[in-house]
Amino acid sequence: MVSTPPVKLAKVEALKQRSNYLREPLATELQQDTTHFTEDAIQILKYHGSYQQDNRDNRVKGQEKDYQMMLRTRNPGGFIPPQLYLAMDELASEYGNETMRITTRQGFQLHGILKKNLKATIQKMVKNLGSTLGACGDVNRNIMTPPAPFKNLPEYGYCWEYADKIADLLAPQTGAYYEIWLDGEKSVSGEAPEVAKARSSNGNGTIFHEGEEPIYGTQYLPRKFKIAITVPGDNSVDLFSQDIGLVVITNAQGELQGFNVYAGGGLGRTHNKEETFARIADPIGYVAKDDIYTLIKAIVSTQRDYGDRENRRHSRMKYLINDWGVEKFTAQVEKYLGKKIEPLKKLPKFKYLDFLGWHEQGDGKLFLGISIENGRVHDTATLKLRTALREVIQKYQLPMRLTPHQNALIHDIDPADQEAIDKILTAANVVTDPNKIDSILRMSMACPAMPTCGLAVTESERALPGVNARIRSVLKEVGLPKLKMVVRMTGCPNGCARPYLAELAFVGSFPESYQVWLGGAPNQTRLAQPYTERMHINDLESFLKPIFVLFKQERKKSESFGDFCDRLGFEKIRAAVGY
Ligand code: SRM
Ligand code: SF4
Repeated sequence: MVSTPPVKLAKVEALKQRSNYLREPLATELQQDTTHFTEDAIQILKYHGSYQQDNRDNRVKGQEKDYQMMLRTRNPGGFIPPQLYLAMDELASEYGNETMRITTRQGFQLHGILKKNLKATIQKMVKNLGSTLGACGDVNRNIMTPPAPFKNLPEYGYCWEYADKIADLLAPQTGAYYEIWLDGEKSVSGEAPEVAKARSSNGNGTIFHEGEEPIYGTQYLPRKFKIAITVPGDNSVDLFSQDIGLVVITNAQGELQGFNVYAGGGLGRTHNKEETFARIADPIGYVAKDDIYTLIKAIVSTQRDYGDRENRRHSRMKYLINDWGVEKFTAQVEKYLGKKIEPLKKLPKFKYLDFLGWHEQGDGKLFLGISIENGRVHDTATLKLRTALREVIQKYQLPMRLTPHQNALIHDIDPADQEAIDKILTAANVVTDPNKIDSILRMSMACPAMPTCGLAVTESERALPGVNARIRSVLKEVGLPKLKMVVRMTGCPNGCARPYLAELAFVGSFPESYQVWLGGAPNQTRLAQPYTERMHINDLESFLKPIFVLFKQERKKSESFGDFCDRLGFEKIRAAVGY
C-alpha cells in the first residue's frame, strides 16, 4: 500500500483529494448560472467524461471565449447499441455542433455543448444505455478490443467479455456521477458477481478499506491509464501503445486459457523535452484466466503506489517501468499478485486489420465496416453520412462497434437487408466497397486539433484530407500510384492519433509546421523516429518527393515504406536526399 508520501504533490493531486470522491467544486459550480467552470472544477469534470473547451475559431481579443464542453463516451470494445446511437445523433443536434466524432479509442465525442445543457445531455445518454463516467481523468480509460463482430471465432468474444468485465472492475465507484447528473438515481449495474468479488478482495494489500474507492482511493491514479485486449495476430488495437496490453490465449477447442500480458506503452511527449518520450510496451508474461483480475489490480496498484505524483509529465506508467526496468516492475507486480508470472506464450505475427466492407460474421448474419474520414460523422454538401447512418440504424435497429481506426462496423445485418442498406448509404455518397477508397485515406487518422482542442499547435483533422491527396499525387508522380501506407497526423505531440506508430506521421510543432516521423512498422509494432523538427505544410511535396524516389529505387520487393525507412536508417536517407 502507499508508502512514503511524495514531497511536493502535483496541484491536481490535492484537488482530487479535496474533491470528496469527484464531487466538488463541480457539483456547486454546475448549479451556478455561468458559461464556464473554474480551473479546479474543470479537473474534476474530466472524470465525468467532459472537457471544457472553447471554439478557437471564434476567439476575439478582449471578449469572453466561446466556451463549450466536449463529452466522451465510455463504451468498452466500441460497442454502441442502436438506442444509444440514435440518442447521440439527436443530442448532436439538440445540444452539440451537429457532428459526432468517433475516437481512436472506440468512443464517441460530442463537441459544442454549453454548460447549461451538460446535465440534460449526460442524462439522455445514460437513459439510453450510455455512460461518460471515467472516459477522461486519472483512471482507467475506455478499454479497446478488435471491433470485428465475428461470432464463430470465440477469441473475439473473450476480448469483448473481458473488456466489459475489466472496465467494470476499474470503474470509479463513487456515487458522485449519479448524484450530480442523475439526481441520485443509480442505474442498475449489470456487473458480474465475479467482478464485484475481485474488486473487494484484498490481494496482498491492493485495496483501500475506507472510503468509496477500493482500488483508486482518494487520489485516484497518478495519470490516465489505458488497456487493450486483442486476439493473436490482430493488432487493430495498437497493442503496444497501451499501459496494459492483453492477448487472449485459447486451447485447441477455442476455450479461454489465459492472457499474454504487455505493459508500459504510451505515446504522449512534449517537444524539446527529451525526458518525455513515446514508448512501446514490454512483454511481461502469461497469466491464467483465473488470475486476470488480480493481475490487473496488481499492475494498477503498482502504478497507483509508485507512479510519480509530483511531475505530471513523468507520471504515466511507462516512466515507472522505464526508470525501474522491467524486472523490478514485474517483481513488484508479482508481490501484489501473490505468485510468479509465467513466460509468454508464442504468438503469430501481428497484422494491421480494419475490417472494412461487407463480411459474413459467422452466424448467418453480415457486418459492414464503413470508412469514416477522421471519425467525423456529419453531413456535408456532398456527403450525407450522418443522415444515412441514422436512417440505417433507425430502420433496421442495428448495433455497431466503433473501431480503433475511427471507423464504424454495423453488425447483425440480415442478408435480406444487405442490398437496401447498401443502397441507402451509396445514395448518400458513402462508399461501402473499401477497394474504392484511396488506401492512404483508408488507413490514415488525424486527431481533432483545431478548433476544439485547447492544446493544438496546428490543424490536424481539417488538414489531413488535403495532405493525403497531396501525398497520393507525389506518389503518382514518382511512379508509385497504388502504394499503401499508414499516415497519421496530430496537432501537437500528445499523440492522440497514435502518430508514433505510423509509417509516415506529421506532428504539429509550430503554427503550420510539423515534425515528420518515419519508419514505424506497417503493423504498428515498432516506433517511428523523428526525421525533421519542422516541415512547413507548404513544403510537403519538396520534402517527400526525394524520399519517395529513393524508396522506389532502393526498396526490396514489396517492402513497405515504414520498413524501408527503418532498414536504411536516417543517415543513409539524409546522405541520399541531401537533408
Ligand atoms: Fe488524447 C489530451 C483527444 C486518444 C494522448 N486528447 C486530449 C484532449 C482531451 C485535449 C486536452 O487535454 O485538452 C483532446 C480533446 C480534443 C478534442 O477537441 O476533442 C484529446 N485523445 C483525443 C481523441 C478524441 C483523439 C481522436 O482523434 O480520436 C482520443 C480519445 C480517445 C478516447 O475515446 O478515450 C484520444 N490521446 C489519445 C491517445 C491514443 C490512445 O489512447 O490510444 C493518446 C496517446 C496514447 C497515450 O495516452 O499514451 C492520447 N491526449 C493524450 C495526451 C498525452 C498523454 C501523455 O501521456 O502525455 C493528452 C494531454 C494530457 O493528458 O495531458 C491528451
Ligand atoms: Fe489535441 Fe494534441 Fe490530442 Fe491533437 S494530439 S487532440 S492537438 S492534444
